[in-house]
Amino acid sequence: MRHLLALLVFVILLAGVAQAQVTNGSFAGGLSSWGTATTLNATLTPSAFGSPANSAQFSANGSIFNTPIGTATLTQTFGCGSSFENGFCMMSLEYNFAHNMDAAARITVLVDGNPVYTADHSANLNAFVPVTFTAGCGLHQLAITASFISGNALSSWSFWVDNVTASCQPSEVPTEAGTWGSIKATYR
Ligand SMILES: [Ca+2]
Repeated sequence: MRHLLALLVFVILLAGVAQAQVTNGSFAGGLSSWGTATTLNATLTPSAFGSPANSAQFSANGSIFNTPIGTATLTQTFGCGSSFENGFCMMSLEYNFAHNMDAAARITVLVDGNPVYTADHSANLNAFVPVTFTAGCGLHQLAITASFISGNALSSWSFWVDNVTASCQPSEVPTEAGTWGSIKATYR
């Protein structure tokens, strides 16, 4: 009985890991469940602005002493389905950008340390931009980094990231209804 219980707990834990997805990808819970790291003048804070609301804001402001330099990085490790599944982990996010006084900055998205998206911005975006990328199903680390390119002591820049999602999509085509009909026919 004890072995059976242990096995049951193990199976439930395994199922829990397999089903885990990106947590708080809407940022309704601020930056909870996300790891954050910043260098120099850069900051990473929860924002009420989003798509439609609440996001992670990556920023740097200039000052009389310095340009808006630095890097802000947001990370989360999550299970996207099971590594035993044949399929693709479909991931997506949305971001926006705004700047003042000629600042330019770069956003980079990395999966397991490999860049899957990068874009440089030096003009305000007027809407959130969707980005999609894929990896195999299983455990992944997602990192979103914003970094300074150029600017002056009076300039500033911000990226807002929202709606981070991941879903394991099986690559095998489901068995057609006709096949099921033929199976039923065989056993009739
Ligand atoms: Ca949101």
